[in-house]
Amino acid sequence: MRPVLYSHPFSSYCQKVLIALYENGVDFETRTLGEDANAYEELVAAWPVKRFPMLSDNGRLVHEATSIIEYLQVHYPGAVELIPADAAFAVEVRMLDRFFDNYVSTPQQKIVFNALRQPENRDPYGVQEARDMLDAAYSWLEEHIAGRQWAAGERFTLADCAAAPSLFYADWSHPLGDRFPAVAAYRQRLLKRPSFARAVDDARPYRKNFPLGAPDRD
Ligand SMILES: N[C@@H](CCC(=O)N[C@@H](CS)C(=O)NCC(=O)O)C(=O)O
Repeated sequence: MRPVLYSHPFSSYCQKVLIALYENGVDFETRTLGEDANAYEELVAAWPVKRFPMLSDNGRLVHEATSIIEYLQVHYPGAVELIPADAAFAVEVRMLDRFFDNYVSTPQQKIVFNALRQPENRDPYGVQEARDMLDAAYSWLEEHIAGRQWAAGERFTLADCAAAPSLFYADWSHPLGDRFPAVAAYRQRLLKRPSFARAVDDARPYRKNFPLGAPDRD
Protein backbone atom coordinates (compact mmCIF):
# COMPACT_ATOMS: atom_id res chain seq x y z
CA MET A 1 0.00 0.00 0.00
CA ARG A 2 1.25 3.45 -0.92
CA PRO A 3 1.20 6.21 1.69
CA VAL A 4 -1.76 8.58 1.31
CA LEU A 5 -1.41 12.33 1.77
CA TYR A 6 -4.48 14.34 2.74
CA SER A 7 -3.57 17.58 1.15
CA HIS A 8 -4.47 20.62 -0.87
CA PRO A 9 -2.17 21.92 -3.64
CA PHE A 10 -2.45 25.59 -2.55
CA SER A 11 -1.61 24.91 1.12
CA SER A 12 1.85 25.98 2.18
CA TYR A 13 2.27 23.20 4.76
CA CYS A 14 1.14 20.61 2.20
CA GLN A 15 3.68 21.99 -0.26
CA LYS A 16 6.33 21.60 2.44
CA VAL A 17 5.61 17.84 2.51
CA LEU A 18 5.19 17.58 -1.27
CA ILE A 19 8.73 18.95 -1.68
CA ALA A 20 10.02 16.12 0.53
CA LEU A 21 8.00 13.50 -1.38
CA TYR A 22 9.18 14.81 -4.76
CA GLU A 23 12.81 15.16 -3.65
CA ASN A 24 13.01 11.43 -2.98
CA GLY A 25 10.55 10.23 -5.61
CA VAL A 26 8.28 8.61 -3.02
CA ASP A 27 5.31 6.83 -4.60
CA PHE A 28 2.19 8.15 -2.86
CA GLU A 29 -1.51 8.85 -3.34
CA THR A 30 -3.22 12.16 -2.75
CA ARG A 31 -6.65 12.77 -1.22
CA THR A 32 -7.36 16.34 -2.23
CA LEU A 33 -9.26 18.14 0.52
CA GLY A 34 -12.43 19.80 -0.65
CA GLU A 35 -12.36 17.83 -3.90
CA ASP A 36 -12.09 14.09 -3.17
CA ALA A 37 -15.27 12.68 -1.64
CA ASN A 38 -15.08 12.49 2.17
CA ALA A 39 -11.41 13.47 2.35
CA TYR A 40 -12.04 16.49 4.59
CA GLU A 41 -14.49 14.56 6.78
CA GLU A 42 -11.91 11.80 7.27
CA LEU A 43 -9.26 14.37 8.20
CA VAL A 44 -11.51 16.10 10.74
CA ALA A 45 -12.61 12.80 12.28
CA ALA A 46 -8.97 11.85 12.82
CA TRP A 47 -7.63 15.27 13.76
CA PRO A 48 -10.18 17.61 15.32
CA VAL A 49 -7.85 20.59 15.08
CA LYS A 50 -8.63 20.42 11.34
CA ARG A 51 -5.15 21.22 10.12
CA PHE A 52 -3.50 19.60 7.13
CA PRO A 53 -1.49 17.86 5.70
CA MET A 54 -2.03 14.43 7.24
CA LEU A 55 -0.31 11.23 6.13
CA SER A 56 -1.95 7.82 6.36
CA ASP A 57 0.36 4.85 6.00
CA ASN A 58 -0.27 1.21 6.88
CA GLY A 59 -2.90 2.13 9.47
CA ARG A 60 -0.78 4.88 11.01
CA LEU A 61 -1.71 8.55 10.88
CA VAL A 62 0.99 11.20 10.99
CA HIS A 63 0.16 14.86 11.61
CA GLU A 64 2.24 18.02 11.29
CA ALA A 65 4.34 18.69 8.21
CA THR A 66 7.69 18.43 9.97
CA SER A 67 6.74 15.12 11.60
CA ILE A 68 5.53 13.76 8.26
CA ILE A 69 8.91 14.60 6.71
CA GLU A 70 10.67 12.92 9.66
CA TYR A 71 8.40 9.88 9.14
CA LEU A 72 9.16 9.74 5.42
CA GLN A 73 12.87 9.79 6.10
CA VAL A 74 12.55 6.82 8.47
CA HIS A 75 10.13 4.73 6.39
CA TYR A 76 10.74 5.90 2.80
CA PRO A 77 14.38 7.03 2.74
CA GLY A 78 15.87 8.28 -0.51
CA ALA A 79 18.96 9.90 -1.91
CA VAL A 80 18.19 13.31 -0.39
CA GLU A 81 18.70 13.12 3.37
CA LEU A 82 16.46 15.96 4.51
CA ILE A 83 17.31 15.47 8.18
CA PRO A 84 21.05 14.92 8.45
CA ALA A 85 22.31 11.77 10.14
CA ASP A 86 24.90 13.93 11.88
CA ALA A 87 23.12 14.81 15.14
CA ALA A 88 24.72 18.21 15.60
CA PHE A 89 23.91 19.25 12.03
CA ALA A 90 20.35 17.93 12.50
CA VAL A 91 19.88 20.30 15.47
CA GLU A 92 20.72 23.24 13.19
CA VAL A 93 18.31 21.98 10.52
CA ARG A 94 15.47 21.50 13.01
CA MET A 95 16.08 24.93 14.53
CA LEU A 96 15.81 26.54 11.09
CA ASP A 97 12.66 24.53 10.36
CA ARG A 98 11.11 26.01 13.54
CA PHE A 99 12.25 29.48 12.45
CA PHE A 100 10.42 29.28 9.11
CA ASP A 101 7.25 27.77 10.59
CA ASN A 102 6.98 30.05 13.62
CA TYR A 103 8.33 33.37 12.40
CA VAL A 104 7.59 33.37 8.66
CA SER A 105 4.66 31.02 8.07
CA THR A 106 2.67 31.86 11.21
CA PRO A 107 2.62 35.66 10.69
CA GLN A 108 2.03 35.17 6.96
CA GLN A 109 -1.04 32.99 7.72
CA LYS A 110 -2.25 35.61 10.22
CA ILE A 111 -2.30 38.28 7.48
CA VAL A 112 -4.13 35.97 5.06
CA PHE A 113 -6.71 34.71 7.58
CA ASN A 114 -7.40 38.30 8.61
CA ALA A 115 -8.12 39.24 4.99
CA LEU A 116 -10.55 36.32 4.71
CA ARG A 117 -12.65 37.52 7.68
CA GLN A 118 -15.69 39.75 7.52
CA PRO A 119 -14.55 43.39 7.86
CA GLU A 120 -16.08 43.73 11.36
CA ASN A 121 -13.97 40.79 12.61
CA ARG A 122 -10.63 42.04 11.30
CA ASP A 123 -7.71 42.66 13.65
CA PRO A 124 -5.47 45.51 12.45
CA TYR A 125 -3.34 45.36 15.63
CA GLY A 126 -2.67 41.64 15.13
CA VAL A 127 -1.84 42.21 11.47
CA GLN A 128 0.64 44.94 12.37
CA GLU A 129 2.25 42.55 14.87
CA ALA A 130 2.48 39.94 12.11
CA ARG A 131 4.08 42.43 9.73
CA ASP A 132 6.58 43.45 12.42
CA MET A 133 7.42 39.78 12.99
CA LEU A 134 7.97 39.24 9.27
CA ASP A 135 10.29 42.26 9.13
CA ALA A 136 12.26 40.86 12.06
CA ALA A 137 12.41 37.41 10.47
CA TYR A 138 13.47 38.78 7.07
CA SER A 139 16.13 40.87 8.76
CA TRP A 140 17.60 37.91 10.66
CA LEU A 141 17.46 35.72 7.55
CA GLU A 142 19.18 38.37 5.42
CA GLU A 143 22.30 37.99 7.57
CA HIS A 144 21.95 34.24 8.00
CA ILE A 145 21.50 33.32 4.34
CA ALA A 146 24.28 35.57 2.96
CA GLY A 147 26.95 33.30 1.48
CA ARG A 148 24.84 30.14 1.85
CA GLN A 149 23.14 28.26 -0.92
CA TRP A 150 20.51 26.61 1.27
CA ALA A 151 19.24 27.42 4.75
CA ALA A 152 21.65 25.10 6.56
CA GLY A 153 24.55 25.47 4.11
CA GLU A 154 25.42 23.43 1.03
CA ARG A 155 22.82 20.72 1.45
CA PHE A 156 19.09 20.97 0.74
CA THR A 157 17.28 19.92 3.95
CA LEU A 158 14.03 19.95 5.91
CA ALA A 159 14.72 23.64 6.60
CA ASP A 160 14.46 24.42 2.87
CA CYS A 161 11.21 22.41 2.63
CA ALA A 162 9.85 24.79 5.29
CA ALA A 163 11.43 27.89 3.77
CA ALA A 164 10.16 27.47 0.22
CA PRO A 165 6.37 27.80 0.67
CA SER A 166 6.63 30.11 3.68
CA LEU A 167 8.81 32.66 1.86
CA PHE A 168 6.83 32.17 -1.35
CA TYR A 169 3.57 33.28 0.26
CA ALA A 170 5.09 35.70 2.78
CA ASP A 171 6.53 37.74 -0.07
CA TRP A 172 3.03 38.00 -1.53
CA SER A 173 1.52 39.16 1.78
CA HIS A 174 4.42 41.28 3.01
CA PRO A 175 6.81 41.95 0.12
CA LEU A 176 10.55 41.61 0.57
CA GLY A 177 10.93 44.52 -1.86
CA ASP A 178 14.53 45.59 -2.30
CA ARG A 179 15.28 45.65 1.44
CA PHE A 180 16.29 41.99 1.68
CA PRO A 181 18.20 41.07 -1.50
CA ALA A 182 19.83 37.92 -0.07
CA VAL A 183 16.45 36.58 1.08
CA ALA A 184 14.90 37.43 -2.30
CA ALA A 185 17.75 35.59 -4.07
CA TYR A 186 17.28 32.56 -1.80
CA ARG A 187 13.53 32.61 -2.57
CA GLN A 188 14.40 32.54 -6.29
CA ARG A 189 16.77 29.58 -5.78
CA LEU A 190 13.96 27.75 -4.00
CA LEU A 191 11.56 28.50 -6.87
CA LYS A 192 14.04 26.93 -9.30
CA ARG A 193 14.39 23.74 -7.27
CA PRO A 194 12.44 21.16 -9.35
CA SER A 195 10.55 19.73 -6.36
CA PHE A 196 9.21 23.14 -5.33
CA ALA A 197 8.67 24.32 -8.92
CA ARG A 198 6.41 21.29 -9.38
CA ALA A 199 4.42 22.10 -6.23
CA VAL A 200 4.04 25.73 -7.35
CA ASP A 201 2.86 24.65 -10.80
CA ASP A 202 0.34 22.20 -9.33
CA ALA A 203 -1.13 25.07 -7.28
CA ARG A 204 -1.44 27.63 -10.08
CA PRO A 205 -5.15 26.94 -10.73
CA TYR A 206 -5.93 27.97 -7.13
CA ARG A 207 -4.27 31.38 -7.13
CA LYS A 208 -7.64 33.09 -7.35
CA ASN A 209 -8.18 31.89 -3.74
CA PHE A 210 -5.42 34.15 -2.42
CA PRO A 211 -7.38 36.96 -0.75
CA LEU A 212 -4.74 39.66 -1.13
CA GLY A 213 -4.31 39.19 -4.87
CA ALA A 214 -1.73 36.77 -6.24
CA PRO A 215 1.05 38.39 -8.24
CA ASP A 216 1.82 36.82 -11.62
CA ARG A 217 5.59 37.26 -11.26
CA ASP A 218 6.18 33.81 -9.72
N1 LIG B 1 1.41 23.07 12.35
C1 LIG B 1 0.76 22.54 11.18
C2 LIG B 1 0.13 23.69 10.42
C3 LIG B 1 -0.75 23.22 9.28
C4 LIG B 1 -1.62 24.32 8.73
O1 LIG B 1 -1.71 25.44 9.27
N2 LIG B 1 -2.26 23.99 7.63
C5 LIG B 1 -3.22 24.91 7.04
C6 LIG B 1 -3.11 24.86 5.54
S1 LIG B 1 -1.56 25.54 4.99
C7 LIG B 1 -4.60 24.48 7.44
O2 LIG B 1 -4.80 23.37 7.86
N3 LIG B 1 -5.57 25.38 7.32
C8 LIG B 1 -6.95 25.05 7.62
C9 LIG B 1 -7.57 25.97 8.60
O3 LIG B 1 -6.93 26.91 9.04
O4 LIG B 1 -8.74 25.73 8.93
C10 LIG B 1 1.76 21.76 10.32
O5 LIG B 1 2.96 22.00 10.47
O6 LIG B 1 1.36 20.88 9.54
